[in-house]
Amino acid sequence: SIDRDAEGLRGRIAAELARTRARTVLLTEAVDDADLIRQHSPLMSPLVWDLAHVGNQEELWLVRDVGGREPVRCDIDDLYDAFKQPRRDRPSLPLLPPPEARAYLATVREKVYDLLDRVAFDNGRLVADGFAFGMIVQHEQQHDETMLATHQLRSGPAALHAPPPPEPTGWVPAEVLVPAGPFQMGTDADPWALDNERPAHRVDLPAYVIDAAPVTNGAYRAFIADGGYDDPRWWSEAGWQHRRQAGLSAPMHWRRDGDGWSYLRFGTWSRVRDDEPVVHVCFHEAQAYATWAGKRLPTEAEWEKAARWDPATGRSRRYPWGDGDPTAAHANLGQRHLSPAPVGAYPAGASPLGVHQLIGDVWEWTATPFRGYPGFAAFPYREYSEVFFGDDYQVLRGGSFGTDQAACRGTFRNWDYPIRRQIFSGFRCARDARPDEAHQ
Ligand code: AVJ
Ligand code: FE
Repeated sequence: SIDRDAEGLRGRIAAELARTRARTVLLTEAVDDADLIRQHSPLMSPLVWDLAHVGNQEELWLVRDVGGREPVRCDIDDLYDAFKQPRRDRPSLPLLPPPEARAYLATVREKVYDLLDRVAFDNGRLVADGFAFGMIVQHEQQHDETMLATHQLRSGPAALHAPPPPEPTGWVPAEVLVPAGPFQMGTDADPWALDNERPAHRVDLPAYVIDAAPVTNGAYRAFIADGGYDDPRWWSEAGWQHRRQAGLSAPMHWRRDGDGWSYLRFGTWSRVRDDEPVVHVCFHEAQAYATWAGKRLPTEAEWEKAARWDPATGRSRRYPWGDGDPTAAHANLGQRHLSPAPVGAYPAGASPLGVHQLIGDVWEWTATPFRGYPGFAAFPYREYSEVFFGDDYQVLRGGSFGTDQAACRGTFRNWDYPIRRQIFSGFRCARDARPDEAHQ
């Protein structure tokens, strides 16, 4: 039965590797080779850099480290080292041309399939439960989301197509009360959870109220119309300074259109839809909106308790709806749709307390800077998370329509600079419970 478990795991890993590679291929074959080597924004790599970097990480961790095999190409390690090559310099590097990059990925992947056939999953922590393979699947999926953000920044006609997300089917309240008490944050049990999600630890929170859905375009438009961008009262000092310096006046990719607004999505302009979560706002904009609304951003712990805590059992679960993997009915994930879904479109994905769309749609800014949990230990390398700990990065939670389910769960932590908004970032608000609410 141990053998049968190992065979099952091999099959699941092979399927995840293949599913992930199909997405990478789709994103890099939707445009021509000239487009792949172009830099569409100084914030982003040329798509062909992401492509070969994905192959290089797979070679480093699986072919060389886990497999102990001869390098496929050690002459390119420096070119695809994200720490050695700042994004804005990547287009001037002697990168592998697209056909060579594709051939490199194929060679590495062939060796990985060969390795997967022979690997003993009881041979140390790096491979236990297939962790190293899971890490590489998640790494490629994260770059696929980054490549999707690059597609959003590229100019020219649309290259990607997907059906629109589902329409709302139910009513969603404005806010939900989360009662006071402890819950378990983070995980020890999830075999493919990354180092920054560990260890599980108890966090005791006072009662709070959290928005039942992400802040919508309609609500955000009211903030704009009320002069929110021109009133320093709503902004932090750093936020106001950035808002002035960057000339912010609306979410990224919005423009005025008569008496309303339009947004650009993957090459197509359309009228802003009021009932969808707002996307492409930075942390400072989210914080200013929340202050204007008489609220605040949730802490990371508040977000996770709303997403995982089951009031019936007191247990923390993997997702708002339970422990089962996401389906198309639970959440807007996996680039199935190329926009956030209107509020109320995923009633099956709501938490027991009735908090909607925590997973998928838009990454949600939290009030918490990115740090290690108590007892954090870097694994398997400091450069995945630990080197980013401190005050420079804010945590985002929940995943977006561009995030794959392999890289999204109730414990998953993302982080970015508070000025970033080329990512698929939105937010919801929270507030302390009033005494009359807390004792209901
Ligand atoms: C976790 C999304 C912040 O893209 O910088 C990719 C993921 N780490 N390659 C990033 C990652 C190494 C990371 N984020
Ligand atoms: Fe990477």
